[in-house]
Amino acid sequence: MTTVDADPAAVDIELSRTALLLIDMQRDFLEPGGFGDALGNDVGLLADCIAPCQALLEAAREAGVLVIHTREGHRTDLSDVHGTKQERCAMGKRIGDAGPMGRILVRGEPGHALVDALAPLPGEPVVDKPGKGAFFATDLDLLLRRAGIDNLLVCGVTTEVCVSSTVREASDRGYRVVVPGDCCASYFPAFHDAALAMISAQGGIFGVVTEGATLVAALRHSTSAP
Ligand code: TIU
Repeated sequence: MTTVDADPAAVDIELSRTALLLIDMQRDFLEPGGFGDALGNDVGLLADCIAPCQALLEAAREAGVLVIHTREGHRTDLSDVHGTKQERCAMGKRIGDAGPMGRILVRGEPGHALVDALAPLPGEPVVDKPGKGAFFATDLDLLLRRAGIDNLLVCGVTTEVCVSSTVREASDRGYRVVVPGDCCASYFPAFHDAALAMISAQGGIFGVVTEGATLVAALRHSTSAP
C-alpha cells in the first residue's frame, strides 16, 4: 500500500490496482488551430500542465503502473457526432472542418494526436472517445476491470469538461479517484479551481485532490521500498 496525501484526506492505494489516466492531451486542445481554438479559447492556458503530467507519467511507468491515454475525436464520416454536439460549436469552425492541423477533432488527423511530450509507449492503451466522459461509448471500463484496477489517477484537459465528466463516471462505477490538480488545466482558471473543489468537497464526494509531485514522491517511494 502507498499512502498519498490529498484533500480532504490521505488515501491508501495499491499500485498493482492503480492506473494513470491521461485525458485528451491532444494537439486539438493544447495547440493553436485545433478544436479548443475553434471554440474561442486561449489554448496557451493549458501549457503549464504538460510538465507535471510528464513527470507523473515517467514515475508511473517506472513504478509499473498501468498507463491509459484517451483522445476525444470522431470518425471521418462524422457518423458518431451528435447533432447537438455540432450545434454547440457553431461559433467558429465546427468538428470536421479543415484547419491548420487537419480536420478538427477527427481521428487520424494531426490535431487529434497526443502532444509529443506525452506520446504513448507501444503497448499503452489509447482509448478513442466520442464524448466528454471517457467511459461513454468506449471499452475503458472493460480494460480497467480486466486489469484489476480499483484506483484511478486522473490527469488531463480540461478540468471542468472531460476530466470532470470522467471523474464522475469513474466515481459512480466504484473507482477510487485521485486527481493531481496541477496535472489538469482549463481555458478558464476559475472553472479549474471550482472543478477541483467540487471533486474534494463533502468528504471527497467524487474523489480526492492532490499535487503531481505528491504522487510522484509516493510512486518513487513505493518503487524503492524493499
Ligand atoms: N471545451 C473544453 O473545455 N473541452 C472539451 O471540449 N473537451 C475536453 O475537455 N477534452
